Amino acid sequence: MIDDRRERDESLMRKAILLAEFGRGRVEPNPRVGAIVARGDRCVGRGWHARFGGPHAEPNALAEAGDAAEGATVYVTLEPCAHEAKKTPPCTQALIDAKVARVVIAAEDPNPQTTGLGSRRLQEAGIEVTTGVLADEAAKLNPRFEHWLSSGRPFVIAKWAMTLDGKIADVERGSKYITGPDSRRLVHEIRGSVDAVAVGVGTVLADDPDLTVRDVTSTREPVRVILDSTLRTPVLARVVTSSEVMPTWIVTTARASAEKRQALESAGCRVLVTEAEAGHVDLGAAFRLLKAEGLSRILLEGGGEVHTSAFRAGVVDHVMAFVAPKLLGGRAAPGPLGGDGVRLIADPLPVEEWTTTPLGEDVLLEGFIDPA
Ligand code: AOF
Ligand code: ZN
Repeated sequence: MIDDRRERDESLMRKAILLAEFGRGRVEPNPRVGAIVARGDRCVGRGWHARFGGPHAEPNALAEAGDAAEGATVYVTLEPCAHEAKKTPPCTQALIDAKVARVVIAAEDPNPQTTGLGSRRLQEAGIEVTTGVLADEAAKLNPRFEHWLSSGRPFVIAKWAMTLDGKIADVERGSKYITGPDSRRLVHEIRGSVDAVAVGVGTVLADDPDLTVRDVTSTREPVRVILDSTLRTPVLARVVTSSEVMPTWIVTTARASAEKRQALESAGCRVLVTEAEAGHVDLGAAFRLLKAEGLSRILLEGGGEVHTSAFRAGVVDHVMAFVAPKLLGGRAAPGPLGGDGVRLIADPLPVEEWTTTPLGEDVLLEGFIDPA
């Protein structure tokens, strides 16, 4: 009987782990989490954490189960959260309110705000709790989460769009419409899932982008961040003139003039001063500052010089390259990583958990960079 229960627990937890995988690339730095609501062997609700800032796995699974959740067993790959002051209400409360009878947990939440507390809250409410079922497999779902928690850095996604021959713009630096509508739609979806969209001032000067979120229903509005060591951002740039509608923060160094700062602040931007490194914004320091200001997930959209500095500073966690079936050619046409000819890093930087996704005619290549 005991063995039967253990076998069933492991079999349903294995399914919950598969569900958790669906969050890969869309929830980080949050952990990937899956949950199943079961009555005996029968699964009556499935859920996973699908996007950063969105609902956690448990409320998604409980919603599918509806009234069938009462008296059911819930399998969840990570200890349900119990801490307040987050983007979502605590999952322990949702499980208690749904009157589930038992919760089976794979791994403890390494987040010090909730470690152990999730299980305790459930037990105090009279729910039977079993922990450690397939704990090792579940821990593999989130290889970088614990490190990120103590890093003091935001999770940074470096994104670019390029032609089949690796060009992000033509020889005249024109970069409009390299990729197709499906890729552009996903970019807007990702923008709607981050705390900030960041670019270097070079991109503002070359393309005058507005970096807004379009064509997707999003409840989150990212801050636009410009990395600009000497405040060359024009007061008439679109990111500046629209700063009343959508916040724009400019990260600069002590090299910037007080007059320029004053002009950009009067135009509605927030200017943050950080350390310089070889005359440029020190990206390590800049991102630590942005994390301290509450930004946890940042989409870095280039250009090539900023991307190179970010890789060199070891602050990139996730790479997304959209590749279009087009050829541009031209020796002087830029690629996604600029720099001055010095090798980016001593050895090639490995990309982990590599995946490829067709997006209409384009292909998305993405993966993760292990922290140094
Ligand atoms: C869960 N279920 O599916 C996940 C959990 O900012 P928030 O509100 O999304 O909360 C993030 C924290 O919640 C994260 O640091 C981790 O402790 C926990 N993640 N917990 O019960 C989930 N993704
Ligand atoms: Zn939760």
